[in-house]
Amino acid sequence: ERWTAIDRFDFTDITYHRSTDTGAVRIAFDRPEKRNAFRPETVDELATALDHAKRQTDVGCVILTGNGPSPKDGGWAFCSGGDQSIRGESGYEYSESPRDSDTASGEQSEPRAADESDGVADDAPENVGRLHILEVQRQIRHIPKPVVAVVPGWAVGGGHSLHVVCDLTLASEEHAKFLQTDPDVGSFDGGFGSAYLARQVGQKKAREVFFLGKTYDAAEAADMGMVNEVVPHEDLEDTAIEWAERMNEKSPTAMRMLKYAFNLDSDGMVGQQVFAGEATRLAYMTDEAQEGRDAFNEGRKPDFDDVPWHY
Ligand code: 1HA
Repeated sequence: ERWTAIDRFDFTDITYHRSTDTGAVRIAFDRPEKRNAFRPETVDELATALDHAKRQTDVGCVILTGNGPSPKDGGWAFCSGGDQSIRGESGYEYSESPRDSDTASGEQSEPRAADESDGVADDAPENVGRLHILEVQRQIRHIPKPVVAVVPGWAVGGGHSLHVVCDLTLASEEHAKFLQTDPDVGSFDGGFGSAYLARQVGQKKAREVFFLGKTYDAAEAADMGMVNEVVPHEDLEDTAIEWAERMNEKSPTAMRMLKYAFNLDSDGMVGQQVFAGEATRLAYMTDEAQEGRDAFNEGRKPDFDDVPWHY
């Protein structure tokens, strides 16, 4: 078995595994009967898994994919974006108020009627529509290791944008399909999903993806420059593991600096902050910075006399 389940979390909408033989984790959408559409619960679970993956200092690669095929019709999907069936008036809604489901006893508390007591709906703040897949996009951008989108089928709408945000994309020759439906359903990813896509495929093509809403197969997506490699469906996971193995052989510091360097010019001052944070970490490891710390702790003036002004 190449994967071992990480079962410390009670995930319902995703699965989370650790590779048995290399430093990689596999996070997979697990709603194949809905083409792996995400609801707020799915997004929360993704955030938890990505945060956990970030903290694993022996993991150098995150694989993001979609489980399948659908038990209903055998269809494959990476992710079909926001689940339209639970989309409310301002975003995607939880099936129950998180605060109600969080009750320590595990019992459901009765939601109070809006006109009870102070007239403020008790659960109003919790039930606002969410668009927080954008927070997950930022996690993918900022996690200090490559994230590989492994696309076994449909990548659509917000699911298309997720593959765009990932560092690399590997696609199934037979089943991967790329499609932007955002403007069909009155939605628009005006951030990475469109602007960053344009950096990958050029302005004309990116505008075509959104304005014409054509479906592209894996080979076309690779030609456009938004897919790195196309492999037979049955080789997808082996290839992903191979990529993870290659990346895990490299210097973690160099890989982290490179990821943030690639991000820098599209991340503005946040990109500068993240990149500079890594420069700070490297500086902390020098005798010079440690002298600064020690001098403060010992209540004396720091002595930087032996430190050269490098040129
Ligand atoms: O753009 C954003 C955001 C932008 C900014 C900030 C936040 C954002 C958050 C989200 C999004 C978006 O994702 S908007 C775009 C939402 N997604 C879509 O519009 C895609 C809708 N789905 C489809 O176009 C098609 O289903 C498909 C191309 C993915 C697959 O087509 P196919 O193979 O013909 O299968 P289909 O029969 O359509 O789907 C299989 C089942 O999956 C259907 O359910 P069933 O009839 O079997 O009960 C279908 O309803 C369900 N399904 C597929 N996609 C979704 C879905 N159910 C809910 N939501 C879906 N997205």
